[in-house]
Amino acid sequence: MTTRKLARLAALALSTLALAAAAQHKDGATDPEVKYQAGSSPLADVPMYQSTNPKAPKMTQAEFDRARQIYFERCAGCHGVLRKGATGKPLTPDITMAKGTDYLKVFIAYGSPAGMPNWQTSGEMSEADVDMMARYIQQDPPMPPEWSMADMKKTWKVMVPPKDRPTKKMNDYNIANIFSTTLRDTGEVALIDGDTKQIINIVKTGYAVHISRTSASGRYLFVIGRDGRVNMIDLWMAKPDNVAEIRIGLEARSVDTSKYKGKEGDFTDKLAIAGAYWPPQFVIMNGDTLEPMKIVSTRGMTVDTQEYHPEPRVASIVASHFKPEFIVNVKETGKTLMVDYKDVDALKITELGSARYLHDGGWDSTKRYFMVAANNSNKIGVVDAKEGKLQAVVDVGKIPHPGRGANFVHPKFGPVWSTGHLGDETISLIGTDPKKHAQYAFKEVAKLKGPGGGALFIKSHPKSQHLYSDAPLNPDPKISQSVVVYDIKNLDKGYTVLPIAEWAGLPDDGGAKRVVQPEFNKAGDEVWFAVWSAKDKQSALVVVDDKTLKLKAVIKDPRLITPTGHFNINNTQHDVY
Ligand code: DHE
Repeated sequence: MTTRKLARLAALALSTLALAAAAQHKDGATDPEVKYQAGSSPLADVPMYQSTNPKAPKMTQAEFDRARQIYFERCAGCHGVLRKGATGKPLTPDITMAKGTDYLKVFIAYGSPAGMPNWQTSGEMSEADVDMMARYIQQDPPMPPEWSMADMKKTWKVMVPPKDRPTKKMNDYNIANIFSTTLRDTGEVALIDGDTKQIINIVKTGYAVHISRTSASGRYLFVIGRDGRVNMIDLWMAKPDNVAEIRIGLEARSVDTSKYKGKEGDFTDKLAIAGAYWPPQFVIMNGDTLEPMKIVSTRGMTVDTQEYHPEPRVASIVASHFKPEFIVNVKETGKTLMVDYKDVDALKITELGSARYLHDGGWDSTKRYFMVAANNSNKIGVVDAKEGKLQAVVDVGKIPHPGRGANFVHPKFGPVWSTGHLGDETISLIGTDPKKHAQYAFKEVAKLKGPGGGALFIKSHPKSQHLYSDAPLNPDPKISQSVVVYDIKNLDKGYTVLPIAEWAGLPDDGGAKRVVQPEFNKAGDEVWFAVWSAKDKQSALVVVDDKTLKLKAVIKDPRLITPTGHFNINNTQHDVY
């Protein structure tokens, strides 16, 4: 067959592939999911080492720099910094060069039902950009720098040394009912008085701040930015504000502090820990000053095929109440590390294998079992923090995303922990009482029907008879702008829809008004929600009366820009959810 004919055949095959991919892609990743999974990485602006591969397709330096920027802003979240693959396929040169530019262009342009977004047909990328990206992923991946103790110490600041801090609370706030609200795109948190709904302070934190956690005493708030910056905020100050900060990596998502007090000692408020996406490592710090004490790399073998992975990112971290241990969940290797911090200079780590792509999770109601989503494996790992072992791995729906999950007592199955899903409309209930409900323990005992996929956070409270679930990533605004609530005593009744974004009374400014994360107040009689719109649109917080399910308050303020997660001090301190 002549080369011309072969080329025509290849072009025909590609176009049918393209049409097939485009047609199938409709039920693939939704745009909000793309924005979520393929979030931008702070590494985009970090200078990197670049080797050249003479066999790779030619690129100008300008093209390479622009393609690298795009890769870290849109692709690294799914395919990894070194392109070894994570929730997305590996894109290393051995694979991509074998496929060739034309083949890669089709996939980037039209996406795939497995969740690869259709970057060209969705209008996100031009044809020229797609061609450039297809050539870029055949180059050797640029290597970001490591982040050493010396690098950390250069960023470490103690604005108020412990000796100069208040010896008693210097304000009249009910600090147990303060909410720390992430202002995602301004790199700040808003500290809001849960009693008066007034903003106490807007505190500068890391870039694209992610989550807040509290010290065991409830006095200090720890906030982590996607750029790896940890801020420590003293809630006893007349006006609560930063007392220390440090950058523990170039990209990060999780932070916690030591909570154990028992026969092995009192470690409350003694240590802090933060986990990085890049470099793949966690760092143990002095709980009083954030002075870095120990860096531990998470590089190693995957739980399933025992292959080496160069960038296993640190996902959720939680502090055990049973032992002086941090429970560190590592995404790409699927390993949970039980880090015994009794002697940081002789750190003992027990490695539990569960399932790959560990992400977020939370305690069961006894705070003994840590329920962690292995999101792209569609499973929940159950880690027994008392015995230090993997208790179970439970199959659930498509891409579970619990946040910390929600605990309640089911009329038939007893104590259950629950999670919603990004990839389907169900809510899975898992039995968590091996004593009085042994037959249901650590099994999926029921699935509730939700309004549609795109759920991120679910919440209940010991004093509430309701279970709330959001769906901010659902493509239908009617669903993403509301939440659903179930009556725990009558789950068969199905859900009630609360039109939260409508209740916020925001202007019709084209904002997405995604409703994110139910969070109870300390008393357990209010539920707070963020109504999240882009930086240049108006957002709000909405407070619902948990008894009547009616609107109780709307918090609007020009400083509340891109509010997403919000963390009640008491419930975060005591793991109440
Ligand atoms: Fe999160 C928790 C990672 C996108 C809001 N997020 C977590 C945790 C991880 C994580 C590992 C658990 C931390 C812990 O418990 O120690 N999040 C990631 C990502 O990798 C991802 C998918 C992409 C990214 O670019 O970061 C991502 N997350 C988002 C968002 O887009 C959200 C919706 C809005 C935002 O603020 O960025 C978001 N993530 C949250 C929230 C929590 C969270 C509110 C804490 C939930 C809780 O109840 O503890």
